[in-house]
Amino acid sequence: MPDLLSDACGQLMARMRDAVERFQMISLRRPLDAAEALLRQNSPIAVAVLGQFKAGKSSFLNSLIGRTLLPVGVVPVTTVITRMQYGPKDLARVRFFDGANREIGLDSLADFTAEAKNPSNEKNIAYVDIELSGLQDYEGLCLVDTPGLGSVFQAHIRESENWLPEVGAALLAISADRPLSEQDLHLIRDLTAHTPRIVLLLTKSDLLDPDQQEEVVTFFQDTLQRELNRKFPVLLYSTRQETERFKTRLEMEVLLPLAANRDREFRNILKHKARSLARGCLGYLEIARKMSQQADQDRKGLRQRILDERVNYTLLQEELTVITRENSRQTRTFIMGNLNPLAAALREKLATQLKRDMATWTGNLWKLTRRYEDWLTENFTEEIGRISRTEQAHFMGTLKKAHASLDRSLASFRALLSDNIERVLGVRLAEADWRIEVAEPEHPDIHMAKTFDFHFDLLWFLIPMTLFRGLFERHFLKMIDREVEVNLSRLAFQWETRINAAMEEMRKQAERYIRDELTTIEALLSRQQGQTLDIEKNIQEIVNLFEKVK
Ligand SMILES: Nc1nc2c(ncn2[C@@H]2O[C@H](COP(=O)(O)OP(=O)(O)OP(=O)(O)O)[C@@H](O)[C@H]2O)c(=O)[nH]1
Ligand SMILES: [Mg+2]
Repeated sequence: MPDLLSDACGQLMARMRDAVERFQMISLRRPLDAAEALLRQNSPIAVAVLGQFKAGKSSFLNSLIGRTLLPVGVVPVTTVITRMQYGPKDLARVRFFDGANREIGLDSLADFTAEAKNPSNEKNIAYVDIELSGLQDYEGLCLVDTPGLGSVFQAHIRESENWLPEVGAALLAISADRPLSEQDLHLIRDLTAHTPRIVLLLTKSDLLDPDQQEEVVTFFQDTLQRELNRKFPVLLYSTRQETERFKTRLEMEVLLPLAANRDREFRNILKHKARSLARGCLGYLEIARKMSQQADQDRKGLRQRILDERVNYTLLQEELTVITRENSRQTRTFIMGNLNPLAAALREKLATQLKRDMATWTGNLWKLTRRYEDWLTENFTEEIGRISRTEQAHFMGTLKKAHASLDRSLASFRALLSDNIERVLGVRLAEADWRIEVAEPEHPDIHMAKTFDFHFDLLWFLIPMTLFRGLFERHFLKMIDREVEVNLSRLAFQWETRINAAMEEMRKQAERYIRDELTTIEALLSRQQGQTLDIEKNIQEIVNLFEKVK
């Protein structure tokens, strides 16, 4: 399709790029970048399987391609966006954020895309690209497995949400045992800005009998009609029962038509993205136009009424800082609240173990002490590590609370600004897709802190062990209590540092949204003197192209 760049859609994007730079609509830069990249690359249509963690996304894709390639599991698994498409020979390639890439064996996928082997994507992989000769029927499509949303693994969420502007078609997997959550609705709403092709996939339908299946499908359709005022196709799937029947229906109704009409579909998807962007762009230009039409002396007053004290950057900044500070302060207490109840059991477990192990130790005091030190290091590293991993989900309380509060602050800021603009200029601000992404703190490096300090063992050659062994054993046992306390506090401190750093990142993001939006609005309100004609020309051209892009 050599004409993509020069047809109306390409022209619309070029026109918007011009306006975005000229009028400094910096909040539109990022989504426009993504759409332009798609236009340039003319890549296969990305059919994204999205949804909550453990909805069965990877299992579904394995079943669709007819082989167990993607790692699946009972805990959140997929950590990297994995793209599969047709190729003459089977291969997999890992692409890192820094641009490097490397071919890997298909059997080692889990080393890169599974949480257990690549926690929170610490290997910094942007994508894993797989080519399979068996995908010939889907040539022109790219099946995309995404990390689950809604789990404690915020890094997974970030991977998937950042990727939304690249979605071509979306299969939203919703598990039959968790039908339609608030987050699912949120995601569908966001997706509607990025693609015209959204299909709901009721996974694990084997968990329901046929009557219940029908009930759930009707529930989906009714809810979506009510909440989003739109209909979406709902298809069933199960990797356990009647798989062939479900697969055939999905292929016939969704995937094969998409592949057969790849070029037309791709064009439609691009048009959809361009039109969503154009709505935002026109909203901003309308503000500039209204402003420019005002007489000079009025303009200053209007600007003040729009950017009033409630949308004052410094005050908002303070509000975000207070939210972050208050939540940061509570992090330690919150984590200790989760750890304290575990202390007694840990003390007992370690004491029992020590008694048992110590009975086999031989040698003089110097030797015993070294054995004891090694024992402490080994056992505490293991036990504290285990507690850290099993409890980590519970540590995120203050992070989640801060996230919700920052989200609310952003929403209320945008509502106020939007109301002001509407009241003063009679123009409504277009919807914005603002989300604070949370950087999931990495699991701390658990190693035993050397908190014990023996001096008496220097005199080991003087101490007759036959007499004093019992005394030292009691001393070693008693020290367990203190070690438990010190190591749990240390763990709390490590998580506190990480969680609070993540909170600070969120605050910066929220601040950036507000700053970008205010800068955009400021620019539109300030320098539009005598520019009415120029602005109107921009609006007219975008509207004309917008109309052509249908
Ligand atoms: N009963 C039933 N269970 C299923 C089905 N498909 C998947 N599962 C189970 O659901 C769990 C999650 O499957 P995954 O495919 O790893 O889910 P996912 O959505 O990829 O999970 P994340 O990658 O963590 O987001 C596994 O224990 C699967 O065995 C199904 O059709 N029926
Ligand atoms: Mg998965």
